[in-house]
This record gives sequence, structure tokens and C-alpha cells, in this order.
Amino acid sequence: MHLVSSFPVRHDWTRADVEALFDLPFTELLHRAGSAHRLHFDPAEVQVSTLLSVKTGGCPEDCGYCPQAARYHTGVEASKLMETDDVVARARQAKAAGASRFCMGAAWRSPKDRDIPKVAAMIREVKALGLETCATLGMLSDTQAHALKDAGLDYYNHNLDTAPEFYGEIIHTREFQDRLDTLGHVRDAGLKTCCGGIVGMGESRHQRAGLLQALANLPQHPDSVPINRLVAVQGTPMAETAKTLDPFEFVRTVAAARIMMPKSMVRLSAGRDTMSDELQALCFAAGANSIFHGEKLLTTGNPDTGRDQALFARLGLRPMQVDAMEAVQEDAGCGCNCACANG
Ligand code: SAM
Ligand code: DTB
Ligand code: SF4
Repeated sequence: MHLVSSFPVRHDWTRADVEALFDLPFTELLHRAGSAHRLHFDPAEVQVSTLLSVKTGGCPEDCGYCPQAARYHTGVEASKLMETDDVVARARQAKAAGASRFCMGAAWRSPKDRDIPKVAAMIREVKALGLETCATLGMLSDTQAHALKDAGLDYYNHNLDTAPEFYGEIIHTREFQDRLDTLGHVRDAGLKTCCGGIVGMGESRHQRAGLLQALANLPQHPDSVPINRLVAVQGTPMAETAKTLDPFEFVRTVAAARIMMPKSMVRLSAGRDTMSDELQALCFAAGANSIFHGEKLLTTGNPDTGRDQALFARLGLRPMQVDAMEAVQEDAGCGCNCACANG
């Protein structure tokens, strides 16, 4: 059998299919994920994004993991939307440090229509620096998604975060369906999607499989799939309840994501700060090919840039250039002989 047909782009994953991947012997799962990775990517290349919180804290939502929810006492101070010039200065620094994508995050349930022109100005100016642009601003209406696209936005980040049946235990101020609705508006506006979730929140393996099942069964696979390991922040409900996840289980989640969404960037996201170099190396071997680079995520820490540079050198990794990413996205033929949206 030709190898591509072993890793088709599918949208019909059952929970049992995904659990069967998780249940493979660890080295067999890694071997399969590594093979899937090599079909569409150079495994020495890692896409580098930098995050900036352009509006921090004071969020009305109750996401049980989030240090920016106003109702939890986490020490995060609420601030107003940043000035465009300050955002652009930070984007320029990120580019100089090797980032190809700049992601602007706001602690909003959803932006107000009056916020959109200011965010649009940030997007236009960051894009003019030659960076890919990404934003994560909460729920979007159809009109807002189109306005961001018109400003030159490339990606919108909106995570499913966890399995549909576990969602209500983590967040009570919105529903899983609200996330799907925003993702629909984002896709309809022609934006690329960045959509993943968090593991280590006390979910079962069945529920981790459920998150990946929901992601891979979206009408189009997300272009980027951030896999966050919970950063347990004092003051959030999760800091009380979550138990440390077996690191091999985290690697299994990355590997299953790579196999199920073979043409997507799988991003090793929050939680790298407390991962050893060896654990990160296992994640890259399991098919992770994207990171957040820079000393801060939104409000919590990330490895310092020197540590990342040293890790890339030790592992023989190099930052992916934007044209290499475009080549994968334009690469025709998903290998499943279907007419699916992934080509
Ligand atoms: N407010 C917007 C929203 O919720 O979509 C955008 C910002 S929100 C902080 C973006 C994502 O960060 C969340 O969906 C979640 O996956 C991730 N995140 C937040 N707090 C986290 C934590 N403590 N550990 C890991 N990931 C976290
Ligand atoms: C994503 O999936 N992870 C990033 C980004 N998208 C916006 C955010 C991680 C946030 C971790 C907690 C913090 O720094 O506040
Ligand atoms: Fe608000 Fe987003 Fe944090 Fe939820 S994850 S509390 S929506 S900033």
C-alpha cells in the first residue's frame, strides 16, 4: 500500500478509532506519527509563532483554567487594549527573534463592534512587517470575522479546549456549540483556523480522544492545532482539581493529533516552560512542528529564547519559513480519493 493512503485526511473518526491510536504501544504510536509527519513536512522544520496579550485580564467568562477570568484571584491585573504602535514594536522584535507568525490575544468573551477598527489597524500594521497574523479575541460574529479578514488577518485562534461531554465541567458561561459557531464564521470569512485544546485538566483518556475526534471531524482540519498542557495557575479552579498528567500521555496526544490531522501544524503550546528538553524532543518526534517562542505566553511563562535556541541546535531543528508553510497548504491531494476540503 502507498504510504499516503495509510494516513488519509479523514473527517469520520469514531471515538473507538481514536482510542485505538492511544492504546498502541508507545513506540509504535511514535513510529506511525513520525511517518505521517514526513509525508507533508520536513521534520527538521518547526514553525515559530510569538504571542502578545493586547488586552489582558478582566474577562467575564469562567473558564476554569484561565488566569484572566475576572472572577478568580490570580494576581493578573486587567488592562485596556494596547496602542497600535506598542503592538507593532513588539511584533518587530518578534520577527527579529525569528518568528514568522504574530498572534494577538485579547481576554474578551467577544469583541465589541467598536473594538474591531482598532484591532484591524494592528493587524494591517503587523502584516506590513511581513509577518503572518493571528488573533484570538473570543467569539466572533459573521460580520466581525469578515472585517478582520479584510484587514489582512491570516489565522483566527479559537480552541475547542476539551471533549464536548467534558466542556460543561470546565466552562459554564458558554457552550461547546458557541465555539463551533464562531469557527464556522471564521471559515466562511476565508480565514485559516488555529484550533486545539488543553490536556491535563483531569479529563480521562476517553475525553482526550474526544477532543481530537471533535477537532479532526470539523468540516476542515484546523490549519494549526495547538496542544496546550494545563498551566495550573493559583487562584483558578483547575489549580485545585487537576492532577499532573503522565508526560507519555501528553506525547501520545500529540502523536494522535499528528496522525489524525496529517497536513496541519501541530503546535506544542502552553506548558513548555515546565517540560524537560527530553520531553519536548519526544513531542517533536511525535510530529509536533510548531511552537510559541518568546519569554511569555499571554500571562504565564514560556522558555526563554536562549533555551529554545539551544534546544533547536541540540536537536538539529530550524525555524520554518512562510513559503514552506504555503507549499504544504497548496499541496493538492489528501490521499483519501475524496473531494474533501483539504484537497
Ligand atoms: N478569550 C479568547 C478565548 O477564550 O478564545 C482568547 C484567549 S484564551 C486565553 C486562548 C486559549 O488559551 C484558551 O482557549 C485556552 O486553550 C488557552 N489557555 C488559557 N489558559 C490556559 C492555561 N492555564 N493553560 C493552558 N492553556 C490555557
Ligand atoms: C493557544 O492555544 N494557547 C495560547 C494561544 N492559543 C492564545 C495561549 C496559552 C495561554 C496560557 C496561559 C496564559 O499565558 O495566560
Ligand atoms: Fe476569557 Fe478566553 Fe480566559 Fe476564557 S480563556 S476566561 S474567554 S480570556
